[in-house]
Order: sequence, then structure tokens, then C-alpha cells
Amino acid sequence: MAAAAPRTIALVVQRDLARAITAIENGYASASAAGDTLPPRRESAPAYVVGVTGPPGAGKSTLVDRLIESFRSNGDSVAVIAVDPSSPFTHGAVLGDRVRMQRHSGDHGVFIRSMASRESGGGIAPTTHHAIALASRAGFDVVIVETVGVGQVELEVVGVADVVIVVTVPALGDSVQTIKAGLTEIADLFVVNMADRPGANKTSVDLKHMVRESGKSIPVLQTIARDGTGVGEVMAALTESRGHHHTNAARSVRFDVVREVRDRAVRRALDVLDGSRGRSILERLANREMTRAVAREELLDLALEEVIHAD
Ligand SMILES: Nc1nc2c(ncn2[C@@H]2O[C@H](COP(=O)(O)OP(=O)(O)O)[C@@H](O)[C@H]2O)c(=O)[nH]1
Ligand SMILES: [Mg+2]
Repeated sequence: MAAAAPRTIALVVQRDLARAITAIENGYASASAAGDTLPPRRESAPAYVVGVTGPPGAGKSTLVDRLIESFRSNGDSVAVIAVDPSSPFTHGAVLGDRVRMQRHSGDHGVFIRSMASRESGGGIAPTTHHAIALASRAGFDVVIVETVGVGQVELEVVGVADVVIVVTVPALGDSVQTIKAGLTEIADLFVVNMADRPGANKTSVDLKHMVRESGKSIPVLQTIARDGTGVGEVMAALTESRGHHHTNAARSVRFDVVREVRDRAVRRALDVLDGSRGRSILERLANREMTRAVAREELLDLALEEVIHAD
């Protein structure tokens, strides 16, 4: 296959993208207004969104760096959105990533952006969704989202990614036990990184066992992200999955809808609980005019009524 000339994205567009993301992060603009200087949305050819998740220090950023390299050599332009779990005020982790990824800085086909995750100590913030959509709209062929979850992984990455890579490392002792059941629900690919360390084979075998028990067929691959070993196999799996873009899109949208319904329901429930009717029930409980069980039932009725009958 002839090597395609690597695609690039005009710097003015990249600058507009960076500004739009900043505006959204700071709450200065709505999602639609933020991108109004970007090209029109490419519904027919949205970006291929790759989610990379796993515990801190597993080598996600190192792997992402390798993936950038590989996608570039295939000709794809790549945007990376790294969700930084550290506080918005300490940029240590982000700085490390920035230094590491600096070698792409002269390449106009690569856009790298770290975002603070202000909500619940980590994970996918609504701003991340917008940033991905904006990067797609800016014309990037591939958007890689690197996230660390509150626990071991960030389950919600499924809602934004077409394919999810769960990165783990050997010799965490009970590594597989610390990986929660249910991971086979979100992973399209397991990568045991740091395969240069002892225990990689055992971890792979454990993961394969877990996959088999789940009845799924999720590949388990080993990499040494630091020197690039095994990255070719990861790329082959990604290329294979890219062919099923639409199946993945369906799953991603399904998760997204569930998340949105849940968020809206919680917001409405909180509104009613904090409203006058909710407060009066809580006051009566505080004044020992009702039992906990009764207060709970009344509040539940109130909240559910609001959630179900909401417009
Ligand atoms: N031995 C070894 N170290 C690695 C490998 N991949 C990454 N590292 C190192 O592990 C550390 C954490 O990597 P990083 O990519 O920042 O992890 P992240 O927190 O998951 O993004 C860095 O010092 C990397 O150089 C690997 O395959 N083998
Ligand atoms: Mg990282």
C-alpha cells in the first residue's frame, strides 16, 4: 500500500479549535457558539474516536504517543484530548505529557490538548464531549481521548469513543482483581503494557480468562510502549475495529443517551428535593414529626414524580 501523504489541519483552524475548547472550559461559550469559526460539521465523515483508559502510570500517554506516530504514518491527522485527573491548579501531570509529546509540536497534523476534569475527581466531563465534537468538526481524522477514572478506569469513556482500549500493567499483584468486573462491557481491546516487566504473561492469561468467562471476544495484547514493541498489533486491532465504525457508534450513542437521562433525572430530583416541598419534609424529619422511612418514601415519591412527569 502506497504511503499516503500525512494530512494536516491548517494552523488557523487549530487555533480556533484551541480557543473554542478554552471558551467551553471556562464557561464563556455554549458548545455551538464556541465552534462557530470552525468548518461546518462533517456528518458524513466524523472523526474516529479512540478512548484510552486505565490506572495512572500504566503508560497510557506513552502508548498514545506511539499511536500518534502510527496514525501519522498512515496519513491520518490526530487530535489528542487528555483528561487530566489532577486538580485544575496543579498541572504536574499535564506538564509531563506535554514534554513527552513535544516532539509532535512541529507537525501540523497533530493537535494535543489537556483538559482538567473538575467534576467528581476525574473522568469524562461534559466539556470533553464538546472538545471531541469540536476536534472532529475541525477536520481531524482521529481523536484520541486519554482518561483516568476515579477508580481504575473511566467507564464513561464508552459514551464518547468508537473504540475503547483498557491499558493495564503486570505485577500489580492482584491487578486483575483490582480491575472491576464489568470491564469486559467497555473494553474493545485490552493492552497489558510494560511487558518488559515480569508477570506480563500471567496478567494476559488472567485477562483472557476473564474475557472468556464474559462470552466476548476481546483481544488481549502486550506492549512495551516505551520502545514501541507490540504497537503494530494494537494498530492492526484498531484498523479492524475502524471498519465497524457504525456498530461502535450505536453503542457509544446508547451509553451517551443513558448518561444524559441519568444526569437530567438527578438534576430534576435535586431541584425538587431542594425545593419547598422537599425542605418541608426534611424539616418535619428533623423535628421528629416523621420517621426516616416515611421521609424517605415521601421524598422518593416527590422526586420520581418530578422525573417521570418532567416535560
Ligand atoms: N518499563 C516500562 N515503562 C514504561 C512503559 N510505558 C511507559 N513507561 C513509563 O511509565 C511511566 C508512566 O507512563 P505514562 O505514559 O505517563 O502513564 P499514564 O499515567 O498512564 O499516562 C513513564 O515513566 C513511562 O516512561 C513500558 O512499556 N515499560
Ligand atoms: Mg497520562
